Amino acid sequence: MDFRSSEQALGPRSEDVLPTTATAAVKVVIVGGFGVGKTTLVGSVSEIRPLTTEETMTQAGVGVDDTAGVERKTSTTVAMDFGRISINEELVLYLFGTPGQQRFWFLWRGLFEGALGAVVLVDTRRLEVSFDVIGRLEERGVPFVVAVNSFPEAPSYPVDELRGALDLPASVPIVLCDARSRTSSRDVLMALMHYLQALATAQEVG
Ligand SMILES: Nc1nc2c(ncn2[C@@H]2O[C@H](COP(=O)(O)OP(=O)(O)O)[C@@H](O)[C@H]2O)c(=O)[nH]1
Ligand SMILES: [Mg+2]
Repeated sequence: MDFRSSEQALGPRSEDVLPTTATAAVKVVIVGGFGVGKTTLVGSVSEIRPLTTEETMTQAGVGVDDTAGVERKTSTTVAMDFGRISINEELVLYLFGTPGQQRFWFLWRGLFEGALGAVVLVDTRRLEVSFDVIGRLEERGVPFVVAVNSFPEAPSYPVDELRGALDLPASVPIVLCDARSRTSSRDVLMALMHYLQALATAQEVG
């Protein structure tokens, strides 16, 4: 029996293999309220088949998860989304999507270990679900950018107004995105990378 050929058939797909030129791996957490598009973003941008744990919304979520505005959503992520994207030949980002609901906060403990930064995804129909998430990131000193996911039915506000509503300092980037679009989601991650770079430079200078 020819084992070699069967091994090849079962081996990783070429896109699953980390480019040999990669020299830096960065952990990024995608966080936000229920139904803001975390799984969609990780899925659209990941070059490996994203790993997602979705489970039909359980009794625990009834009356707790605010489904107003997301009536069509019947499942909610109870664990993590995981994906990977190569920003360039050297830099690889590992993406961890995690739910923002308070009852999942126990997941945050380990998840933010070693994370360089975060993306807070928001839906303008339910900005209030982002308040706790942003507060917790600030507490932990995790740098983050805010990405406003564009749902067609969601009202659009000027960035300044959103900044005020989310009580964010002028330094925190706010970007608009469509989580279903690969380029748009990639732009969000690029915004985070530029922000982290600017922070690092400021620290060196300061
Ligand atoms: N119109 C629109 N729908 C979106 C967008 N992002 C996500 N969705 C939809 O919104 C729902 C919730 O998204 P999901 O990624 O599961 O949210 P999560 O709970 O944050 O992981 C899904 O039905 C998505 O198809 C977007 O940018 N625009
Ligand atoms: Mg999800």
